[in-house]
Amino acid sequence: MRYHAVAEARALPGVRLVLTAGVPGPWGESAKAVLRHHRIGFAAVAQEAMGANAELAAWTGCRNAPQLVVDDLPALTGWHDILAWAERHGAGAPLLPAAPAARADALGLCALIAGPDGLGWTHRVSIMAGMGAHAAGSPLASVGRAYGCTQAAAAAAPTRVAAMLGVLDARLAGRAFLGGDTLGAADLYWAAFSNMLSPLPRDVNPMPEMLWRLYRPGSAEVDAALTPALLAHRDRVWRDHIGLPLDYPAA
Ligand SMILES: N[C@@H](CCC(=O)N[C@@H](CS)C(=O)NCC(=O)O)C(=O)O
Repeated sequence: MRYHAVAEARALPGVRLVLTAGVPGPWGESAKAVLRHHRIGFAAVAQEAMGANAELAAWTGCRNAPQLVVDDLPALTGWHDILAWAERHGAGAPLLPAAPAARADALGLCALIAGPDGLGWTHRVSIMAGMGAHAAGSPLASVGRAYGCTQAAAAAAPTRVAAMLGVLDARLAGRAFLGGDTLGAADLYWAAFSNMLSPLPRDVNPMPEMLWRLYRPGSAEVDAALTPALLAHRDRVWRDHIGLPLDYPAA
């Protein structure tokens, strides 16, 4: 995979996936895993972490990542829209059940992991508070505001993250996958998002040094909630279903 610059990507037809360059951003990694599962090729487009990304925003109306841009259609900027598009247009086994009740349950799990105020969002509040993003004068204050990083949210985050991990752990009791017997979207999201709590080893996950300092449980409470079952599950999903090593060339 190589990243295209925005100007180059704008001129291309077909499927373009905007990704934060050079890092395994959990929303980006899960979008990649969903597209690859469905055998949908894409041109990767570089987004700069925490940057203004003015050219990107002028193209799609959105400065962060991931974003899926197909031909001249409006960019899809949410995990659910990206997943739904891939389910409709891709090949291979579905990642969501068709039956409405089972589908609602599966999407609830995905939202617990990837949605606003979910696992990734809430753990990011802890990470960003550790970088001072909740403080008014911080250079990260504007991104911190966008991502809900307040002192109160940071104080509550470890307990909320541990509780969400508890839900996922309970789902694995007696099941091969979070939703049952077959791989589903929530398994891909958990595998991708686990990396911000307990990163995969360096030989398959060559993250920049800064991320090794930021991507960790951050508290004894979260560490204890990262059960052996959850970590074994994500190891298996990466190894058998997504594929290793992680693929995010240096920016
Ligand atoms: N709206 C997206 C998530 C967007 C998001 O939170 N992006 C973050 C991922 S860490 C990002 O781009 N961070 C870097 C930045 O803001 O520059 C979704 O629902 O999939």
